[in-house]
Amino acid sequence: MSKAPIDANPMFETDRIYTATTSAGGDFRFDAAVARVFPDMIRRSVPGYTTIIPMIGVITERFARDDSHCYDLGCSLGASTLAMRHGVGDRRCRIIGIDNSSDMIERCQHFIALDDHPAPVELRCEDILDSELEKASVSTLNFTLQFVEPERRPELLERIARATLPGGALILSEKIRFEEDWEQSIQTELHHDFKRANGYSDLEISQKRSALEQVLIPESLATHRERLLAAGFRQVTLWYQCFNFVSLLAVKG
Ligand code: GEK
Repeated sequence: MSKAPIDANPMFETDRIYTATTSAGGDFRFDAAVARVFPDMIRRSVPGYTTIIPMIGVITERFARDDSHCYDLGCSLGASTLAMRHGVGDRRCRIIGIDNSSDMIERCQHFIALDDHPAPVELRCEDILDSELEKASVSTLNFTLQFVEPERRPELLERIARATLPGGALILSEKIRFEEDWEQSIQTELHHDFKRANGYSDLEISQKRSALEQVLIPESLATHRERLLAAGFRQVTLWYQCFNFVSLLAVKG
């Protein structure tokens, strides 16, 4: 049985997508039903998400430069977009949020409109694999790369690195898989414990897991580090980890 999370936020609709056996079949998609409950879903499913978002603002504050772009790639409802917008302060930066789900972009417009920071924000509904990127001082892939086909990940990171100004940065947050079976197993169990503590039932956890199996492909921390360096970033540091969820900071020399 699914129970209400102890810290349910009345501002946002509760995620009940996988509560009944018949309620959702097939692969996970970022459609209207998901967009509607997304703030609740991601907060209750991704350990560390509520810490990572404000830290994206802090990191942006350090790396944003005048006359540059700050990209939020796979922006969903704009949580990282807004953190970056506040992080740039009064610097002349354009914030660009990109997502290929029109349901997400439509809702994202409302959240951006409710925020009154003066930095300009542009939202684009397009595939980040086709996006034109340039003059980037800060880019964010906050739990987005994991949804891109693994074969296409190197070219995307190379394009981001090429578009990044000297001294600019990429924040890459991902669900990872561990090379050792024992570690993969205990970290996965802890992630499921986190979801249970947030009110998800065993049925919801297992149905969501099956729906994501072909869609969210996690890779190892070593693979991410090596790929970032090969793409053209000079320094890569792990700045956050909670169970099997991490965030890396990659800086271009
Ligand atoms: C946040 N960053 O709240 N092109 C554009 N968008 C894509 C692509 C693609 N190829 N693939 C997936 N997406 C957000 C959370 S969610 C993470 C990001 C999650 C989009 C997809 O439509 C979805 O909105 C987002 O990436 C991933 O900080 O749900 O675990």
